[in-house]
Amino acid sequence: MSKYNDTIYALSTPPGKSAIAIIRISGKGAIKALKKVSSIKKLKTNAANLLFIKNKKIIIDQVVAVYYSAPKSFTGEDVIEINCHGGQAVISKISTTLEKLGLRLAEPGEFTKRALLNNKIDLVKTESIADIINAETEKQREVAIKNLSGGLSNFIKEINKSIAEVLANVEAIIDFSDEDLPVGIIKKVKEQNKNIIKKIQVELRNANLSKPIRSGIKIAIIGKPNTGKSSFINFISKKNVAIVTDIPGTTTDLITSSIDINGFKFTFVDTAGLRKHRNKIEKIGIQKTKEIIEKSDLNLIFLEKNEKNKYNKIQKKLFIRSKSDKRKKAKNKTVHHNISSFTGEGVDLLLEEISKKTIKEVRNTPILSRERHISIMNQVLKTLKSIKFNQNLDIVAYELRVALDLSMEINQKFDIETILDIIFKDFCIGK
Ligand SMILES: Nc1nc2c(ncn2[C@@H]2O[C@H](COP(=O)(O)OP(=O)(O)OP(=O)(O)O)[C@@H](O)[C@H]2O)c(=O)[nH]1
Ligand SMILES: [Mg+2]
Repeated sequence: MSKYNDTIYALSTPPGKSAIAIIRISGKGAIKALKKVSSIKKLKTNAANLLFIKNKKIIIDQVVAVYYSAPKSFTGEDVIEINCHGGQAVISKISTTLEKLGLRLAEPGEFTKRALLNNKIDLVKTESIADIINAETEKQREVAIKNLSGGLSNFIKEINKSIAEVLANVEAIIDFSDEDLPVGIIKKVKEQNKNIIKKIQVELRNANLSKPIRSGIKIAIIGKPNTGKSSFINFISKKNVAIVTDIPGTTTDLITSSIDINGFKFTFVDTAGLRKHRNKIEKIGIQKTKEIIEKSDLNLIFLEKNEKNKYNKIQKKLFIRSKSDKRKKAKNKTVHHNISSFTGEGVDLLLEEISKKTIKEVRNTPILSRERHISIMNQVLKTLKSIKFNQNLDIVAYELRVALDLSMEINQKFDIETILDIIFKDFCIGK
């Protein structure tokens, strides 16, 4: 039974002109609404129904409507997906016609919210749906699909079950006298707790290594004026994001551009570089450069000649000399990367090196993919680690219950209103 009384609709495909658009309807009044705007008498379930959508007997479009009957649908309610032609006028006419029948435009993420509240999906899967829609890189997609197919839900189930087992054993020790208990039960309980701690630690370590998957990697581009910094960011972005001239000091503001390298999101920041300022604008630009050097995961230092010593204070760095197309090939092995933003020479090699320097190999796709999961698991870990099994066992049982309660917050015992606000702000209308 759905918890909602009203029926919602929304365009589930992106707005704009396309071959096909999908308008989704969900709720008790879905079938009635479709029957009112078409001449169809009986809808086939889980099948394509070819029909004309009409407004007061005037045909709007010929469409294919797929009907999923409650509760076997995404939301758990009656759902109809109208596949209409993807013209703006068609979409808007069907929408206003549905609106006139009393259907309401869905809020962002409302279909998924209904699915969650009607117990069709769990909280972690809800988050994964947002993550898979928002995934920009291959690695982000991998994490999202792993959790959508149950990766984190299974992990949490296993952790909860193990904590519950330890708790049951501790309560057995409290309840029964010494003679009735198997020998070495305290030792066994300690061992069980240790194993849970290990499992959580492995996943937390994995999550930490995979931080770049979630938040991306920041790379600052610095160096003297006219060394080819902006030309480089333009070349790797495959578009002109920064102005390039032969006038030294062209770039003053920070210009960012994100690209995908090996499935990871890298955000490059072009800067004014470090130099003596000539005016107020450059002074601010150079100050901004100094700040970004501190925040970035790696600094690309574009050299004019051999001024490497100037940058001794910078920790994470790679030296680069651009404009290799203008120079003779260096005879001896150089300790900087030679590249050209005109011919592309050396750029791929440099990007590989950047990737190698900033990303640690993560063997398993992480399952603790959001700050919410990591923070809860850290608290569970802290609680389990603090338990002293040689103290009063009532206290041990209490602490295990605290750990279990915390862990259950990931997928079961959550404050629905607070959590929904956090999750559904990432959703688009129609999902
Ligand atoms: N031949 C050649 N010229 C380049 C290359 N990269 C940049 N240039 C030229 O060098 C000049 C300066 O390039 P920019 O990319 O603006 O240099 P910048 O380091 O961003 O300079 P500022 O913003 O002033 O600090 C321009 O005239 C570019 O056309 C390159 O790979 N080869
Ligand atoms: Mg520049």
